[in-house]
Amino acid sequence: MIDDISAARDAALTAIEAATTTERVDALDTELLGKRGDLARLKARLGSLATIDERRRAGQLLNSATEAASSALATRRDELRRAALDARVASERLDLTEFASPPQRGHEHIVTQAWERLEDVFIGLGFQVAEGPEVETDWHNFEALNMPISHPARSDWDTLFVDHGEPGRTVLRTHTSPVQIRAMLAAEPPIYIISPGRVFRRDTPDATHMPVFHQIEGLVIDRDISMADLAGTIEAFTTAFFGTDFTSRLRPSYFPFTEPSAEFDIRTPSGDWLELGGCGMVHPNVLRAGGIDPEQWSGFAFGFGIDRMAKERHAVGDLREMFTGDIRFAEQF
Ligand code: 2NL
Repeated sequence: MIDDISAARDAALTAIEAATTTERVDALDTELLGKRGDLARLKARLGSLATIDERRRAGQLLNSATEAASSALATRRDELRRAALDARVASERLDLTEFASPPQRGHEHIVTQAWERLEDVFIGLGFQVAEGPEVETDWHNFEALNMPISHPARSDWDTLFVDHGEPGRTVLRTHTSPVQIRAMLAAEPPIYIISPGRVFRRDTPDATHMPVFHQIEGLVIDRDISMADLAGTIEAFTTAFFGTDFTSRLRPSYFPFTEPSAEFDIRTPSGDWLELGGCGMVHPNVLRAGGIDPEQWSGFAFGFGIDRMAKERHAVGDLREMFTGDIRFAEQF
């Protein structure tokens, strides 16, 4: 009897191990554990055993054989289900790579785009790019530019002062001209530079003003530089940046640091004139402040707003929109 149970148990486990379909596992379940199964038949024979001890031993063995078969069936059923699922997933797999959208990439802010295009155009015209500090001395920002202490442009209204050193002597630069003063002090002419950068004015933000904005200035110092060189450079810049269907003009104006001074406008293909910036021949006092002899050298300078160029180019209605950091705005360009 004991041998019969062991043999039935081994045969059951071998058969379960060999099953390759869940149907076969179901059939074995009935065959082995069912009422008419091998183990049930052995159970029926327990009563024919002679002693209680024999019956108990055979009974325990039969129970453990039944449990082993039952657990082997469950394990085999799981294995087969898993394999079937894996096979189905593999056969139904679709490679959607070519339909997926490309990764979302960011891009430069429209002010940075305008800044870099302006640099490209002026580099193409033979200029070098100069940079300098955003926190300046009042000498570099005003005095060297022919604006003494009493000059209206130095009034509290549009200058942001920094609480550093002697009161009123340290400012956030209100234009990038101090970069050019530093360039004149650092190098001998000829000088052909542009200075793009962030500048600061004490202004309440509105559609056309921001207290922090961006400017690009240009400075040329060489022998026999005249107003004609200035007009020619502005015109060359206009066609290179806006296209050959644009042209430029100068109108008389006033700046403390240039003499004569002019505003420059560009004409769009539709014939409208658009004011772009200011320019002029560098004032002799400014040349002297930069350590340059006005008897030997002359030069011109110009300046205009980068943000305004970006605003016009992309038809943005309100400057403030460009600096809220709203991704829905930035994404459009
Ligand atoms: C404007 C006008 C201008 C300059 C900037 C300059 C710099 C030096 C010497 C002389 Cl170091 N001039 N810069 C000259 C004329 C006009 O900017 O309306 N900017 C937004």
